[in-house]
Formats: sequence, C-alpha cells, structure tokens
Amino acid sequence: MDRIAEVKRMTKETDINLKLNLDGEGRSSVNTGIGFFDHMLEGFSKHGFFDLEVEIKGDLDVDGHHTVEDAGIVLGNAIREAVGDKKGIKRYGYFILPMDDALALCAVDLCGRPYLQFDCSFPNEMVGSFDTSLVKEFFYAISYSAAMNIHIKMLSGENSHHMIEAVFKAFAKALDDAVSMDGRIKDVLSTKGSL
Ligand SMILES: [Mn+2]
Repeated sequence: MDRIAEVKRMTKETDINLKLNLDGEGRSSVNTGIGFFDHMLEGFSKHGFFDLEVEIKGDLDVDGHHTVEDAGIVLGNAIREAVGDKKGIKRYGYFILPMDDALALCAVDLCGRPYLQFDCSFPNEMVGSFDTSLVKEFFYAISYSAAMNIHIKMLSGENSHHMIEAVFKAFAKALDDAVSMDGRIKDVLSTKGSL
C-alpha cells in the first residue's frame, strides 16, 4: 500500500501544496520563499528518506510566521494521512543527532494524541530571513495536526544554524523510525487496539 499523501490548503495568509511519500528516497523539491526553511525541509526529506514536494505562497510581506506555522499544519496532516491505520508500524522513534557543536534529541510517538515538549533556545533571533522562534511553532503545528507526541531537547550547542538543522534532522530520523514496519506487529502496537 502506498503511504503517500497530497495536501492542499489555502487561506488568506498562505497557499500551500504539499506531497509526502513516507517510503521515498529522500528526494525533495521545496519552495517556501524562506531560504533557510527550504534548507531545513530538504534536510528533513533527505535524512528521513521521505520524498517531499512543498510549494508555498505565503504572506512574507507580513513576516514568516503564517508560512512556517501553516507548513507545519499541512505537513502534519500529510503525515497523519500517509500513516493511515498505523497497522504494523513501530509507532515510537527517537534519535540523537550531532552537528558539530549542536546535539539535538527528538523522540516521537504516533499515538493519536497531540503533545509538544520543546526544550531549546537559540542564541540568534534570526538565521537568514528565518525567525528562530518559529521552530517551536512549526513542531507544535505538526504535533496537533499529525496527532503525535514530539519531544525535542537541545543537549548542547552554540550555533543557531547548526542547532536548528540538528532538530529538523533528528525529527526526520525519529519519524522515519516510528513509521517503519516491524513484522512482529500484526495489528496496531497498542493494548487499546487503536492508535
Ligand atoms: Mn546547513
């Protein structure tokens, strides 16, 4: 069964087209209008082995907030749709990812409930034209739209570019783990019988 989702969302603030293949090869085509955010989503795709197409026309004349938050909503919806009934998937995933000075931990649970624990503070307010306070907004949006638990912790780091990139890659690898199949799991991995 294909684990592919295509999500379109249009509001007065953003117009987003996104396609996600959980069983991809890490190929991406990303155009959000924010260079550093493109770089982060390309890293997410590459290191999670997800194929990702993202096209966003956002109100960047206001600022990047709507673009980044709405991208999180749409990516979360795509994750939720692509995992489907969650039969046979590992459900949990975690990774600790180093990038020079930065060391980021991410743990996820595709449990059907939203939760974000975000324990990072970045030394710089901006990286390029990207406002670093939006990293939390992005993952918060994913947590509720994908209905998943996301814990992110910066274990060490001093360079904001490295720290944020480590977060995106750690999330990619944790999610890749959580959506991967385990032959021992015959139904969904829950004593409740549903996720
Ligand atoms: Mn980089």
